[in-house]
Amino acid sequence: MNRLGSSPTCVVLGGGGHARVVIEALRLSGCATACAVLDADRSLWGKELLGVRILGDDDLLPDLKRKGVVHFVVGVGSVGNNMPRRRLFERALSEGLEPIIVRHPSAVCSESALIGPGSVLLPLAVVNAGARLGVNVIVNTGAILEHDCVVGDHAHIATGARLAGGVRVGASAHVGAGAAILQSLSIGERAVVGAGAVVVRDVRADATVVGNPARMLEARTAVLA
Ligand code: JB2
Repeated sequence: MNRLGSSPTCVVLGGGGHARVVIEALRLSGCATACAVLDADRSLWGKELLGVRILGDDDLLPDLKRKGVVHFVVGVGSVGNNMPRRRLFERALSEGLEPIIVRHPSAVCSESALIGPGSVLLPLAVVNAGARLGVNVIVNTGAILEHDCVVGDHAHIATGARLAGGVRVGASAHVGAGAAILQSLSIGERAVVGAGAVVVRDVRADATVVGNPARMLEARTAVLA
């Protein structure tokens, strides 16, 4: 399972576009070897993703663990609903695998920032002093988290989003591509900030906001699917 012989092995959960970005970041960081991909879509089984074999679905996790695979990373992205990513993370944990932090070498991360297990920092992401990220967070390409931001478990800060100092993002929230959030504001759990939105006041849990200045689009109930 470990083609390099030295670095630990890592299974990537999901075999789409986001997984390709994660596999590249894993390779360039050298922190682990992507040894297998698992995907729910059986039409992908037996194919390769950037040279990594898509073996089957998540039912193979116990087998991979027995064969010595140590780590996992969630390679499924999201455009609003982070619950599938959360479920995948919890399933792999329950099978005894360990989440690995993936940090692309071009990502800038303060020494005083805390990054939770399973989180991924993609190319040109910036995580500044005193920031704290939970588990399984995506800081996507070019996203900026200023000093003292706090991001909850499973949240996704999409490409090019900018969080000013001290912003708090709740668990499983989604901050869309290119959105900007003014300093010290709070985004509630599972909330969605639309692409390009400029957030000038707190956003409550499960709300969706869009536009500049951002306004509530709809009152959603909790998305659990
Ligand atoms: O439960 C699952 C599961 N559900 C969906 N387990 C596993 N192992 N895989 C699962 N998948 C698989 O995730 C799907 O079958 C599919 O192959 C893959 C999702 O790929 P897709 O390219 O549709 O989306 P993505 O999640 O890689 O990327 C989305 O999020 C990124 C952050 C896209 O919107 C991207 O544009 C975006 N950059």
